[in-house]
Amino acid sequence: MRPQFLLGLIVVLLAAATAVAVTTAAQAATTLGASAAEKGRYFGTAVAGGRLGDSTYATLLAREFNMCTAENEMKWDATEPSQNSFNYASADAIVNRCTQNGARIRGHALAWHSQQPGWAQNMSGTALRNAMVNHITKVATYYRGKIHSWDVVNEAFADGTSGARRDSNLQRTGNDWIEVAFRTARAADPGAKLCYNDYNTDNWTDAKTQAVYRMVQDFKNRGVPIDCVGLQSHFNSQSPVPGNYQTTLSSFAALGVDVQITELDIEGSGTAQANNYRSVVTACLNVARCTGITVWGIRDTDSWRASGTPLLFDGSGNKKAAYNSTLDALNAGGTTTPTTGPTTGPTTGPTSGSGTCTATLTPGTVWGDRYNSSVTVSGASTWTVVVVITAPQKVSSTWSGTPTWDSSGNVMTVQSNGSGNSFGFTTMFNGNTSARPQIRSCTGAGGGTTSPTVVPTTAPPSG
Ligand code: G2I
Repeated sequence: MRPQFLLGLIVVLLAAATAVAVTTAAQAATTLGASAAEKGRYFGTAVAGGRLGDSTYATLLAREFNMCTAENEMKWDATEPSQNSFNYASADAIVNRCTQNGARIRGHALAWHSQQPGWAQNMSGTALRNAMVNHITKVATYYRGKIHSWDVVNEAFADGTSGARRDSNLQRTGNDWIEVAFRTARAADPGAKLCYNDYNTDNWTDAKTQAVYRMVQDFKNRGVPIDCVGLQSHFNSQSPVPGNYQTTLSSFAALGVDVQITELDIEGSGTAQANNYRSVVTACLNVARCTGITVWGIRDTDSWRASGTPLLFDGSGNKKAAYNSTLDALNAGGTTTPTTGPTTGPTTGPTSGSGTCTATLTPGTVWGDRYNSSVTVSGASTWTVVVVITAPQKVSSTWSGTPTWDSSGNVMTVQSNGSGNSFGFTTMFNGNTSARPQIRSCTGAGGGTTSPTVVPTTAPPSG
């Protein structure tokens, strides 16, 4: 080859290599939510309703996060200020804003010893137990179909080495209060994932971590409905990120529950803080069932412990080193995707049952603009399944079933048509790559239940 041709070839190859490098760099996600979504996960924040009118805050919220937790507005004292009289205005403002932003909602928290309204603080025994059940039923029913995951019970274990339950008025109603809370929440919102949430449960060898682990194991063994464990993960120099953090995540996941990092903040600054965030994010990405991370506020000044500057943005809304390391870790991370996430092959997703039938949603093929899902029904031969789609996502086609739609176009009802016990559908992302369909209910007849078999006269043809 003549030297000038060789030189030309080298120039062409170098240009091609540069183009590839530039293309790769340009493809890296530039926001926390988008990057997490690429890994089949979410990245969320606690949202303070009082800050929604702050334009810097609102801009960061809309740009970076695809999951929201109401920092205080869904707690018992906020939603039921006097007994059986409910006020959802502050919580709804957050739900509506986040939904408009294309983000989903973690519900926080249904049953907790803290932030109870005064009337509940003064109750005990059966009256308190009944009040708790009523609270969970009413709130979870009100938000049915809108909540990705509920913190059903928050902080029920004692700190220290005892491994015991925390003493509280709820605990004194009987040791079964936690499982009653979970069963009540499942009945009210079968489509939401139900989580136990706590702090100081990050170090695998701590007595508190082990005690929570045993409770979750017991619940799984006995069929108490629990889907996830939330590790709050509030870290500082007294409570540093433990070296065995990933072991904690994977150990809980091995029980058959999702793991979520629910209230992450890490006091500190500069490189040390950035490295701590990186290690937490990397640990989550390394565990298939670690399905999402939520930081407990946006700017340092929004934090419940602002003096520790524990968050990803400074008080002016600038990205900190911790933001960059978090985004880098998300972009670099994980060949491992969550079993319930969008980029996996067929795995068992959320299940819903009304007692007469059970509908199981299975994720299918995912393309750049859309994804498939299928639903299998058991326990009844004649059934009606209701599936909720998160706007702006839209179902573009269905098979083995002809749905009817509510006026919003987001709630799909499919009835059995005698041709099988499953149906499927394709959903367009329309810009929201993280939301997934939720099964709201499965109502059956003729599957060995005492209900009369009613074959719908409007049964759609098989298609
Ligand atoms: O303490 C940090 C978190 C620990 N895990 C459960 C979370 O629910 C908890 O969140 C914090 C909120 O970040 C604070 O904002 O929970 C605190 C109460 O337990 C919240 O503090 C309350 C103050 O106590 C109230 O005086 C204040 O009116 O915040 C309220 C609204 O700013």
